[in-house]
Amino acid sequence: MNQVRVGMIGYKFMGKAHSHAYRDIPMFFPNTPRPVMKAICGRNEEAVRQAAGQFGWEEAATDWRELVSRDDIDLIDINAPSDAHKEIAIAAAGAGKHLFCEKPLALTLADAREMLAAAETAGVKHMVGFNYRFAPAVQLARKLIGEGRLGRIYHFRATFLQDWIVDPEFPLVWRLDKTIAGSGAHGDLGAHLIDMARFLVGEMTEVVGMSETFVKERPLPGSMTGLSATGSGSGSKGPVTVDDATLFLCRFANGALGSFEATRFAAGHRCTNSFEINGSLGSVKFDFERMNELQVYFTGDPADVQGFRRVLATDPAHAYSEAWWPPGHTIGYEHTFIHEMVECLKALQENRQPVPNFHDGVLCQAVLEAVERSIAEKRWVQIGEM
Ligand code: 4PW
Repeated sequence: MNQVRVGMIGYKFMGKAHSHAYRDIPMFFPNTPRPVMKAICGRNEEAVRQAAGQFGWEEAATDWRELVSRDDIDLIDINAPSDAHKEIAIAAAGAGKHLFCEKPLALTLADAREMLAAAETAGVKHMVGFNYRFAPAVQLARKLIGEGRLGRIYHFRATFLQDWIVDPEFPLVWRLDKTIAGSGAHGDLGAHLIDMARFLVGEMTEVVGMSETFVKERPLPGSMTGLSATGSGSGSKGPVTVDDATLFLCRFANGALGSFEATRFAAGHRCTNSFEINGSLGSVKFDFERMNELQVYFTGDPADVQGFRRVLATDPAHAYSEAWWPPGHTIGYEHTFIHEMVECLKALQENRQPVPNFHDGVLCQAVLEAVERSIAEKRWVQIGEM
C-alpha cells in the first residue's frame, strides 16, 4: 500500500489541523503511505467549498452518506462536532471504510461501545484522535517509565487549563451544548488527560469527582472559528448545559494515585495541558505550552547536581524527531496531528490496528462517565461498574 484515499467530514478547527497533517506527511515522512485528499464534507456548501480550496482537497461534498459509500475512498476522517461521530462512524464501517475519529469518541459510553462493535464487526481499522500522546517529549516520558527509569510510579498529577470562555458574554457555542458536545471541559479537555494517564501510567480502578458550571446562561451564538466566536447580536441568551470545570481523583491499578483538573475558567492559561509523574527513582514534568521540553529528575544523580533537568526532545534519539529539523529546532501543535496521522497510515500499511484506537476511546469514555456518575451520586465509582 503506497497511498490511502481520504474522505474527511468536518472542516473547521480540527479539519484544518488534519488537512495540514495530510499535506505535510509526503514531505517529511516519505516512507508513510501517501494520503490522497479526495473529498472534504460539511453542511454549508459555500464554506466547505472554500475549505476544500484553501486546504487542498480535490473535491467538496455536502452529503456524508454519499461520501462514506464511495468506492474511491479508503479512510473516513470524522472531525465534525461530537454528536455526529456515532452515526457517521457506524455507516462508514458498514461501507468497509477505515476510521479516524476525533475525541471524545462519542457522547456516551454506550454510543462509544456501539462504534467499536461496528468497527470490529466490519473488520476495519480504527483510530481516535488523542493527539497529545504524539508530542516527542510525551513519548520520551513513556519511554522512561517503560524502561523503569522512574521506578515505581506513585503520582500522576494533571491539569488542562484554558480560559477562552471566562468572559460571561462569550457566546453559547456548540461546545457548551450537551446535546452536541456530550460534556464541557470534562469531555473536551479531561478526555485528553485521561488518555495521557492511561498511556503513561495505566488503567484506573476508581474515581471521585466534582464539577461546576460557573456561567449558566450565555448570549446566543453567531459563528465560531477555532476557540473564538461571535454572538448572534439578538440580545437573547440560552442555558449552558455542560460543565465549565471538572476535577477528579483516581486510583490506578498499579497502586498510583491520580489527580485531574480540566477547566475553561483558568484566566491566563491558554492551553496548559500539563502533567507531573513522581516515581521511586525520579519524576517527569510536561507542559504543552512548552511542548518540546520534558523536565526530568533522577534520585540517583549525584547530590551536588540534583534537580530537574530540561531535556529538549528534538534530538534524533527522540520519537519522530529525525523527520524534522536539526536538534534544538523546535516543533509545534500541528506536529502532534502529523505524528498521529503517520501512526494511522503506517498501521493501515502494516495491516494492524493503530494506537490509540476505538478501544482506547471506549476506555476513556468509561472513565469520563464514571466521573459523571460519581458527581451525580456523590461517591467513589469503580470503573468496573461502567
Ligand atoms: O486539544 C484541545 C481540544 O481537545 C484544544 O486545545 C481545544 O480544546 C480544541 O478542542 C479542545
